[in-house]
Amino acid sequence: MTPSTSAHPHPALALAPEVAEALAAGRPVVALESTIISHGMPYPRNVEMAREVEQIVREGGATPATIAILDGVARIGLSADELELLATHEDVAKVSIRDLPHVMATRRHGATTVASTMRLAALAGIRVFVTGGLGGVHRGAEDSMDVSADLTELSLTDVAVVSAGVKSILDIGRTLEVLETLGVPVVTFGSDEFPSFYSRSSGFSAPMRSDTVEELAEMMRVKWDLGLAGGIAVTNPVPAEDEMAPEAISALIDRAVAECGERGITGKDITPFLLGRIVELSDGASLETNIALVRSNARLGAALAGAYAAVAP
Ligand code: PSU
Ligand code: MN
Repeated sequence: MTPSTSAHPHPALALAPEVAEALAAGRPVVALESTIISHGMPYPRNVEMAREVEQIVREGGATPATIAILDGVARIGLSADELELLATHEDVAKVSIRDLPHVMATRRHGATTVASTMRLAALAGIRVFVTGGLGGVHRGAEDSMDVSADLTELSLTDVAVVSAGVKSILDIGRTLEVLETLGVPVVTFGSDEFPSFYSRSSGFSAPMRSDTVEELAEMMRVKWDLGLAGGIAVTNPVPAEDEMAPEAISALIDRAVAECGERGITGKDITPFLLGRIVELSDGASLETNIALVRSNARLGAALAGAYAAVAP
C-alpha cells in the first residue's frame, strides 16, 4: 500500500480533533487548500472566503479540513485564528510539493497549493478536496517549461479535486493534453464544455461529463479499486449568474500575462502575480467571481464527500 492510499493518518500530521473523529467514524471530510488564502486573494476577503467555505462544507454535511503548514507542522483542520494568521502574516511561504521538506525542516509557516494539499489530504485519509482553480501548463511553456506540479500530483495521488477548471492565464489546451497523458480523468459536472474558471465556457469540450455526485463517487471507487493511482479532476462550471464574459476577462488576462513578462516575474511567483493583477484590472469583479465559484465548489465537494462515504471501501 502506498502512502497515498493509507487508511490511517500519517503520524507526522496534526489533525484537528473534529477531523480525526470524522475520519475515524468514516464520515465525510472535505480538504481545503491555503495558497488561495495567503497568495490567491487580498485581505480581508481571503479570510472571509475561508471561513464561509468551511461553513458551506458543514451545511453540506461534511467536516472541513483546511490544510497548511504552521511552524513547520502539517496541519489538517485549522482554527479561526489560524485562518486569520494565514490571511495576514507577512512570512507565509507558497508551498508546492517540492517545498514541503524545506518549510517543515525550517519550522516555517506555509500555504499549500493544490499539489501539496492533495498529498497531505491523502496522507490524512481524505479523498475529496475543494479548491478554486487548478494549476497547469503555462502559456509559453514550450519555451519556459513552466508546468504546475499540480498536474504531476493529480497523476500520483488518490484524491478527487473539485475546481472551476483552468483559467486562461494558462494554456488550457495543453493542460488538457498533459492530463490525458498522465491518465487523469477530467470530468465536468453538468456541462459538455470544459470550464475556464471565470467563465463557463473555454472553447474546449469536457473530456467527460457527469450530472450526479453518486456517479462521480462511483468513478472514484472504481478507479481506486482497479489500482489506477492518481486523482480525478472534477471541474464545476461557475454558476451562470456569477460568470464573467469570456471577451471581458480575456483582454485583462492578456494584459496581466504581458506585464508579468515585462517585469521579469518567474517561477512560483507567476500565478500569485497574475491573480492579483487580474483583480486590480477588473476593479475587483474577478474577485467576486472567484469567491462565488469557490462557494459553488464547496457545495459540490461536500455532496461528493457524502456520496463517496456511502460507497467507500
Ligand atoms: N489558481 C487560482 N487560484 C489559486 C491558484 C491557482 O485560480 O490560488 C494557486 C493554487 O494553490 C494552485 C497554485 O495549486 O496556485 C498553482 O501554482 P503554480 O502554477 O506555481 O504551480
Ligand atoms: Mn510554475
